[in-house]
Amino acid sequence: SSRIPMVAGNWKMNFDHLEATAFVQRFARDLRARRFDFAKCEVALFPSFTSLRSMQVLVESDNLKIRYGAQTVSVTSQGAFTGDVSADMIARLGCSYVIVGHSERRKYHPEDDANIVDQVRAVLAAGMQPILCVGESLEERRKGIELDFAVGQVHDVTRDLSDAEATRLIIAYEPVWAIGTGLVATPQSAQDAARAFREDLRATFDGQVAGTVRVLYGGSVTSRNAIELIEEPDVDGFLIGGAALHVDELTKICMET
Ligand code: G2H
Repeated sequence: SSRIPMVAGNWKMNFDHLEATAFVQRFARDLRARRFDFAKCEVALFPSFTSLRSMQVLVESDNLKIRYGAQTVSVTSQGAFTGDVSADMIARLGCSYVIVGHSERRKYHPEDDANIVDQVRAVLAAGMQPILCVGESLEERRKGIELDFAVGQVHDVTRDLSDAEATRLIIAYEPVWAIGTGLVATPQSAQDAARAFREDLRATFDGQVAGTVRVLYGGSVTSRNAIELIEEPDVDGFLIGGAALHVDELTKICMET
């Protein structure tokens, strides 16, 4: 397809800023040694807020092509919201993306659909791209309603967006039962979900939106299962947790994507 694939490493709550810096230096060196072509695959890392400034300094000083972003964002722009970080603050640190609505955020924080729509808007307004995470739990899968559920999660967000906004969205399909469990979705079910999202986008927006939005798969991705997942026509890359904590493993996945 015309979409450039993407490998996104979600570090969750791992690595302080010194560890993050050391990781990126080794990772960049390994990709360079393997002649990795950033024009053919985008690479992005998602460290904790505390590492974003270090990422910016390193990426700028070494002129790296690795991109980065935050794992969540406040829905408000400033004020008395202790502990929150605004989209403008994140954008000024050179971030290209923000992960929005990861299932761990939905579970451990009060991030509901309304809040997630507002996060997407805040990220877009600040000039960055949201990576919207959706995915069914085992319960929905057992009932056989997984596609309706996941498409509904996407639709709840996209129905309020303009064509121009929707075209900058990235969707990550992360079935909750596959997250950190070692259970990976089959390539066919990742493809089925990705195609269902695209069909919904096609029904909601202008022609080119559905063809432009990238759909990533996430949930126990490793260098062993990435190869067959990326062969699916509507799967445009990965959102990777555990495997993104190991330089060798992440480099391998980048080379395969
Ligand atoms: C899903 C994924 C990254 P893991 O949360 O977002 O994590 O690859 O460890 O399942």
